[in-house]
Amino acid sequence: MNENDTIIAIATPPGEGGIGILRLSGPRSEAILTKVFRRAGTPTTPWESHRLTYGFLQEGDLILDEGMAVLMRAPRSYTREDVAEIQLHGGSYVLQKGLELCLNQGARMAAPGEFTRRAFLNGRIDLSRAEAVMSLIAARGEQEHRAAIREMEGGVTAFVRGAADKLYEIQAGLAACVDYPEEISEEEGAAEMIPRLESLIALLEESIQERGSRLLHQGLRVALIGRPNVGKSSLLNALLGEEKAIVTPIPGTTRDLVQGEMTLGGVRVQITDTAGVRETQDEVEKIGVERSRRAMAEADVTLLALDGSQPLQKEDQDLIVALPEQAAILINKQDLPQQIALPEQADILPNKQDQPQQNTLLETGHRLIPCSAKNPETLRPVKDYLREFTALSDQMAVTQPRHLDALKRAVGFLREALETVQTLPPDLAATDLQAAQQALGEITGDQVDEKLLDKVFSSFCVGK
Ligand SMILES: Nc1nc2c(ncn2[C@@H]2O[C@H](COP(=O)(O)OP(=O)(O)OP(=O)(O)O)[C@@H](O)[C@H]2O)c(=O)[nH]1
Ligand SMILES: [Mg+2]
Repeated sequence: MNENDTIIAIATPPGEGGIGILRLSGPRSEAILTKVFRRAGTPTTPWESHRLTYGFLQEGDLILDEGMAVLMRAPRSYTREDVAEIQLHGGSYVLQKGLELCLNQGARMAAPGEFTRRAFLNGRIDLSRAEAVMSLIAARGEQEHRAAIREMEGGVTAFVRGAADKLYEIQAGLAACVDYPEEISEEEGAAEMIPRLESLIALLEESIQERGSRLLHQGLRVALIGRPNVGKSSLLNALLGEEKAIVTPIPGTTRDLVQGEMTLGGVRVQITDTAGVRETQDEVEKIGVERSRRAMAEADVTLLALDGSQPLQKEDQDLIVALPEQAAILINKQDLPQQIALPEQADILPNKQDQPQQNTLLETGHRLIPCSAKNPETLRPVKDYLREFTALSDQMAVTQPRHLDALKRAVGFLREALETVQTLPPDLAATDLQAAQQALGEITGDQVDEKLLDKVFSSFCVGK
């Protein structure tokens, strides 16, 4: 990949739109722009930087579209190179044609993320900020968006560089006792390093919040389970406020997983409605039931639905016993006469004498929420319950999986170094300290190689 090329991409998403944008970056941007885009009134003066100019996309004398173009001369541009953007009508033919014209003038197709890669290589942004740009584009909830903004403002960089500085101090202390053994003994050196290492490890460990990071980037995964016909699909629809899943009075209606999404507390919440769990000979339903169990295993939170208008059944009991820790029990169909009593209501059951254990929900340790899919108001406590799992710290500096991975490696090396210093001559810790420094540098891009850059930028979109 030649960094002196002038690159081009269609910067807007495929399909039809009011406006579509072609973006160029590199030394030949102005020359190519001049060839393909004729300014109205054909001025003879050179392009003025940072001025949006009306004109025409032309192939020779043939006008292909009218639009606006802007030239941003280096270094005052996103990539710190000459950048040109041509705004045309957002039709795929026009944009494709414009792209071809620029390619014919010597531009090269940009690789995914290549504009941002150049911004990084030219020192305009560090690596974690470059990634924040993509997080911002991908953000689907308020909290994810806020985290991306914090990263773009340099939150990660400041945190990681701060940690790296502390590590440099430790390395300098080590170098001093290795180089001047007559002034600082090994014991003194080690005694000084140990608390510093410990506090640095604690600082980094505190910032490794994997649950929070996953919540931000993947959202909260909720599984809605229960035996057939208790109203799972109705509950999904009522929670989402849309008719997502098919509802019928026939048990076994839902055969496959049905997913819906909503936002709670600024976090994406993905609810999976599942096939009713029961013993069945039906091949298709069997697979569905298997998927239901898997959805529960993979979920962050499980909602078990019961039909309050019917006595508890064996399938209900089996599911209650199998519930994971993070789960609530929804006693649905409260609009009908009730057959299931809450633990504290055990004695008011009409037929308690006959089948006591059948109708009383024994204390399970799980939150019990009486509700009705027919009455959305009653679902507010369900949403409140889910919201409890979406709470995220606003202070969370590091959220990207790649950054967390690097932090964990850094902590691993620091722990090794600490163990060495506690038992062996301290200079033996030098390699681990260096490795920790390297891992931290990968986050900001202070220490990177081509391979790492390829990996980071390959997940970007073309034109960014
Ligand atoms: N009265 C009343 N009926 C409900 C309620 N929730 C669901 N139903 C009815 O119960 C029947 C089954 O509802 P579904 O939502 O399809 O139940 P499900 O648990 O998804 O069933 P499967 O997909 O077969 O596992 C339908 O006739 C619904 O209209 C409720 O809160 N009150
Ligand atoms: Mg269903």
